[in-house]
Amino acid sequence: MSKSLPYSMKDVHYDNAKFRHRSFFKMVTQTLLTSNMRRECVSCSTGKFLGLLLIFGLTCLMLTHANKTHSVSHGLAKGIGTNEEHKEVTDVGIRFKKLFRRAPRLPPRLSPDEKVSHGNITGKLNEPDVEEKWKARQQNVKDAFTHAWSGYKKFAMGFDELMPESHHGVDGLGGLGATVVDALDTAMIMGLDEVVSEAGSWIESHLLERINHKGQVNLFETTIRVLGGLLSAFHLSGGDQGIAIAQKGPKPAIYLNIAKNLADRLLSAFTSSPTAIPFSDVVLRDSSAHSAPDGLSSTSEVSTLQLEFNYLSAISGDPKYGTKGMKVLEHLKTLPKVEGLVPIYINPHSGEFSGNNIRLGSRGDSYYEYLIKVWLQLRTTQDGNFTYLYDMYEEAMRGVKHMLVQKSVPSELVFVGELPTGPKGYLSPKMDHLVCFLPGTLALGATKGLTKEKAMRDNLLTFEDLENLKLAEDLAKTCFEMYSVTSTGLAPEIAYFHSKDYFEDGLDGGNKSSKYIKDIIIKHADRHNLLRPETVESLFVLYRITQDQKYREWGWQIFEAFEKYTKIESGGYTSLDDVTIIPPPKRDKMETFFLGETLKYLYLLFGDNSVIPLDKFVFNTEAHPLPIPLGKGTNMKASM
Ligand code: DMJ
Repeated sequence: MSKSLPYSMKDVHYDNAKFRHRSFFKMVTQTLLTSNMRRECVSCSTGKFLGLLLIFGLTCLMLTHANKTHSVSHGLAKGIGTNEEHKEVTDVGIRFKKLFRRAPRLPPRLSPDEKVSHGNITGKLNEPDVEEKWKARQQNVKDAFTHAWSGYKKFAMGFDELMPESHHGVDGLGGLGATVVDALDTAMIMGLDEVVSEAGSWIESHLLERINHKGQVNLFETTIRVLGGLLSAFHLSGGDQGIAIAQKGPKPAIYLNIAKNLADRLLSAFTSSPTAIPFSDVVLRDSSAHSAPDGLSSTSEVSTLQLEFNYLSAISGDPKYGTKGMKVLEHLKTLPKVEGLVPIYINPHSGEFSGNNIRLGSRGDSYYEYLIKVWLQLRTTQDGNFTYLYDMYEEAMRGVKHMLVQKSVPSELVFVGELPTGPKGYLSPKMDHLVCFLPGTLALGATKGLTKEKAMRDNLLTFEDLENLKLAEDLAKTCFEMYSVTSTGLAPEIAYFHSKDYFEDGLDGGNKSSKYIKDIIIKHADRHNLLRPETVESLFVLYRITQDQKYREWGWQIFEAFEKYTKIESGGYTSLDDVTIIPPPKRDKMETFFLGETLKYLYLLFGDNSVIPLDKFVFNTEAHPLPIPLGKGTNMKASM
């Protein structure tokens, strides 16, 4: 397969960037060369000559007719000359120099396309009936959450997950009641006081006891879901002078104490390891830890603990959590990479990466997500320099664009492929649904949580930021089309993309009216849907940043498909075995992240932008919002 990838600066039209930092000379020549004249004139040599003549003529006009009195530097120069002739030469020279001087920064403008898309689907922003429509849709999401919770409460309270068809609970995550903790802050944000009381009192009465007695848990899953959920509940119930949107449930100190107890046990994954890289599994009851049977940890797992551990250090005043977590990232900084891209396994015994498999899907994904998010969390703390995280992120995103991004055939969807045999091998046109976190992360990395409009008004975006934002929008479209190309309107777990080197017939998603039916290939083994959040997460972030209503409409289509095909009458929602056939066979499992992430992001997408603003909160990878910047008590020095 060819390694020349089509996604580069030449593919994107940077409507705003082109107005910035250009000299007058460049503006004249670029305007001429990008207009119709370019096609007509440059195609023949006489035309080229005439074009050059025109530029020359314009330049002469500027030199002879420019206003002499309006420039400070011009006035000063006049005083220096001793005779008229010298003065003229100086004037001409200065005017000539001015042509090549940097133009003052012009205010960035949204392109006509962007202006239209703000109102094109739903009418103008802030029109009362439009707002009413989104309020009603938001209420639908809230009702869905209540329905999901009611099934869980009825049949599986205290278990990790609900099996909504067979009316059972199942402990797939170590038995800490993961759904209760994952769902709690969503209920707080939705203002569902009754659910907050029920979940809060279960946590208060049972969770500590479970933590003290349960056996093996996965370090990463427990950190992102349980620890992350507790920390977010702490803040949202008023801890750390938090926003106290939850009036019901336990006091914040209850959540903090449980979080500390849990984290103290999880720390054994770090202290048992001979390197900075923690083991993957912890035995809670005796605070011991061990590596996975193959001796390896996933790269994403060891690098997706730091937001939680840093915040716990900040609110507990004990630096040990943040210190351990940051040692991992400091260590990862020193390892060799491929244009910032990393293999998906790491060996905690040697501290080295293992194998060559590079991907942004499972086992790789949140490594990239946490580089930028941990930087956002720590960038204003006085205690250390965290620029290396931003540098690692930037390098990695360049690597993504250079090594992994391609366009599909025939309709040119931009997708992120994989390098299963490393940088010298072929690019597999396979994209996990998990990769759909990337559009949101790219957008966040570009504007740092500000709206694009504000970031541009304040001149904060670099050319690279705009390129990343454009890639984010292209990828979000691809992720959305992974849903709309199937018969159910729900995405498969994995999609392949028809490329110039790869095609398989008879493996389409089933929606024959989709423009992308030939671009997206879905293998039989990959046709399940686990109610995953990544696409709606990215739609939410992109909506907040671009204010483009289309992201809300896409989110609504996805929500309607969940309602239609995954809702279980007696309570709860289910994963599916095959999204390409109707009716889709059901899998009898409601993952905790459906309540923790998917419904939370949909609710926020349809709601008011001021709720959990992206420049004041950072969402952990399980959608638990943590406040930024960190307050006093923060001490993240890895060397301590
Ligand atoms: C979640 O647990 C987290 O978002 C994680 O980073 C990836 N997988 C699931 C959701 O799909």
